[in-house]
Amino acid sequence: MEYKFINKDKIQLDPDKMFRTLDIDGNLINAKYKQVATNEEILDGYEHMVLSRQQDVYMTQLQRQGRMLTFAPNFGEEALQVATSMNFKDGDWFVPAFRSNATMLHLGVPLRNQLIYWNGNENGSKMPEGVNVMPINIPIATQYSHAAGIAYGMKLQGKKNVAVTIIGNGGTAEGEFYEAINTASIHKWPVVFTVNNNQWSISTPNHLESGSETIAAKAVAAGIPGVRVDGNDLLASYDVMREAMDYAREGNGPILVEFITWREGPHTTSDNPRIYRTEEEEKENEKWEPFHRIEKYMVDKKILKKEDIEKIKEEKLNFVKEEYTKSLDELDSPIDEIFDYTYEKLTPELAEQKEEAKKYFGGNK
Ligand SMILES: Cc1ncc(C[n+]2csc(CCOP(=O)(O)OP(=O)(O)O)c2C)c(N)n1
Repeated sequence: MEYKFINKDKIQLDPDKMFRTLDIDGNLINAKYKQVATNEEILDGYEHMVLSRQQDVYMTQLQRQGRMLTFAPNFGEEALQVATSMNFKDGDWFVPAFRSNATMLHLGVPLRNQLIYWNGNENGSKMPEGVNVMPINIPIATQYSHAAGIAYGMKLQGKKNVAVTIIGNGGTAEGEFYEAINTASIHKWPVVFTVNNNQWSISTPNHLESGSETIAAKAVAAGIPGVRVDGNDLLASYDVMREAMDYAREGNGPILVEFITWREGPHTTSDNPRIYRTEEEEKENEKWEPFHRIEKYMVDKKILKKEDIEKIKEEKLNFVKEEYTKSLDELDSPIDEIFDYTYEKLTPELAEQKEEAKKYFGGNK
C-alpha cells in the first residue's frame, strides 16, 4: 500500500512543517484536495466536537458554583480528538488520557458516565458492553504501555484491530513513553501512539519539557514513523489518522502521530493560566482554533447550513444540562464500593478503615 503521510526514512524533524488542509480562515490550502471522510462522517464528527465543547462550558460553570469537582477541559482540542474516533472500526481499542473527552463521547461513552466520573464517582468508568474504551488513567504516559499491551494481545489473537492512545507533550518526557514505543516497535504491535502537543504541561512550556524540536522526532529512537499534523484541522487530522490506523492494522507495527494544537483553557479548573502566559499570546494562538475552520469548510461544501450552527450548539447544551440533572441521582455510592475492588479479601487495616468510615458517615452512604 502507498502511504501519503508515512515515510519511515523521513520522520518530521522540522518544527515549521506539519500536514494541513485548511488555512487560518478555513479555506482549502490546495484547491485540488480530495476529501477522504464522507460528508456524513464530517457532520457527525463536528456534532461531537460541539457536544464536547458544550460539556466543557457547562461543567466549568458548575465547577465554579461548587456543583462539579476539578476536571480537565478539552477546549481547543476537539478536532484532533474526533478525527481519531472517526477512524475506529469494530474491535479497535482506545486508551484515554484525562483530556480525551471528545474521543470518548464519540466512541460511545455516555455523557452521564463522564459527569459522574468528574464528580467523584468511579462508577463513571464502567463502560457499556461493546464500548472498547479503557477507564481514564491519571498517571501520565501509562496509557502508552496499556495500549501496547492491548495491541500485543490483539496480535496474539490474530485480530485485525488496532489500539490507539493519546498523551500530552509533557507525557513524552516520561520513561514509560520510550519504553512503550520501543517495545511495540520491536514486536510490531498494532498500536497508534498519539500526542496532543498543546504546547503546555500545566505551566511548563514545551521547550522546557522536550529537548527535541518536534515530538515526532522522538520516533527516531524507536525506529518507527513520526508524523506531524495540524490537530486543529479536522480534515488533515482525519486523513493522517486514517493512514496511521491502516498502517498499524496491516501489520507494519506502531506509529507516532503528533497533533499540533493549543490548550485554550486552563490545565484543569484549579489552574490559572494568566500567571504564566499572556492574553496576547492566547489570542494569537486561538486564531487557529478548530471550530471556525471546519464550519467554513462545511458551509462551503454544503455539509452544514450556516443557520444550523447555533441550533446544534443549543441542542447540545440542553442535552448536557439534562444529563447533568439525571447524573445527580447516580452520584451516591455505598461506602463498600470505595474498599471492595482492590483486594479479593480486605487487609485487616482496610477492614478497620471501612468500619470507621461507615461509623463516621452514619450508615451506608
Ligand atoms: C506520572 C505523573 N506525574 C505527574 C502527574 C501530575 N500531572 C498531571 S497533568 C500533568 C501535566 C501533563 O502535561 P501534558 O502531558 O503535556 O498533558 P496535557 O495536560 O497538556 O494534556 C502533571 C505533571 C501525573 N498525573 N502523573
